[in-house]
Amino acid sequence: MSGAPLNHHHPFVQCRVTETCSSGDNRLMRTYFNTEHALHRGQKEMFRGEMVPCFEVPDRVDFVLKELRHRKLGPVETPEPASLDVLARTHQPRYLDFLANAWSDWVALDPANAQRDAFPSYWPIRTFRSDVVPDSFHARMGLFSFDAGTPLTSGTWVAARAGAGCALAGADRLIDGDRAAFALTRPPGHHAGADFFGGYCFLNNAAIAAQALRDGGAKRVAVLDIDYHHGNGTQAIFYARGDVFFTSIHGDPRTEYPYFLGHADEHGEGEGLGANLNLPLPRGTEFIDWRIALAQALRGIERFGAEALVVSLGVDTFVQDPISGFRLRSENYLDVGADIAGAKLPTLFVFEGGYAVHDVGINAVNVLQGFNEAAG
Ligand code: Q9C
Ligand code: ZN
Repeated sequence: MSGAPLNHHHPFVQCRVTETCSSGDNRLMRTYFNTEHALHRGQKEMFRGEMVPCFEVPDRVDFVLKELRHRKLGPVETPEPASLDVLARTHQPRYLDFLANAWSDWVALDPANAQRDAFPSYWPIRTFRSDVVPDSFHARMGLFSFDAGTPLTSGTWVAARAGAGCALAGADRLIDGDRAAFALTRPPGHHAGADFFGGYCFLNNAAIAAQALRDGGAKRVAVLDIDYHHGNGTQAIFYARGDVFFTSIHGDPRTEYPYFLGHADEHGEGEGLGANLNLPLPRGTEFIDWRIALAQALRGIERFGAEALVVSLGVDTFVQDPISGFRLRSENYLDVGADIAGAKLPTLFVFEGGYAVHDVGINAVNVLQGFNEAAG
């Protein structure tokens, strides 16, 4: 990763006007693909009291990759996995330590566990302590998670770490002056907090990238989360910070996962007050209303004065998504990309949710194509 802070030849300022952005290649959008992603392959997830096949399957990103290649969006590369030091800029060391050892700890309990994924069953909810890391693996699973729908598997850590590397490589691209980049990875990231997993997420790729952009010299960074589900992890990571703006359009948490965060009255705290903008919408929302919320989010980003943008690109807003409730159509995603290009910011897209597996590629690549066409 490029660790050196940027000097006065500051690409972010130049890149606010695309035409003067000369240090990188602006015609192509580079994709950083996590070739290790299939090492994370959950068998079943807990869904309303039953174990059902996972929605978050390896096929998802393979469909996106296929569509990217078909439309010749740009080169596809695979970077190095993220180093522990860089991950620790965003995640707690005790959580990283837990994740790195979780699978061997699980199998050490019983060799037969090698054949089954690990799930939490016990959580330190209000009145319990979370400062003492328990010796019990079962207790640690609960301490570092918030739902029972996220299997931890033999390859989860390796896959997640390689994925965070993709997000970091994308951030590096922007630091080097490119107009845009795409981190194509799973497991997704936006539900993962500084010290917890959940919502199919383990390492918060978007947050890791936003932090890398800050560390690379961008004074103010915005994260725009357009996944159907509120990006509770990303919000929490930056909630008290004034240097990273978080805005999210999502299903109203009164009825939609993750239920306990994402309301419109969450504005940030301390230094971060005013740097959090939630735009919850009711289940059943159509693109015409969703797009108004997108314009509002983009206005917030402009007012904040961001120098770089990270987009948590979930396409579970699609009308046919099996676990979500918005009604966007495939062609709408071209407009989504074009609207985002209108922010005129160096932009990193980070892949998140989207479970209508056969349409995920078309929908995600439509966003990127719409962006490219509008960015010129
Ligand atoms: N199995 C993303 O889109 N589902 N995560 C709740 C429990 C959780 C979605 C039912 C949905 C998580 C990245
Ligand atoms: Zn989602």
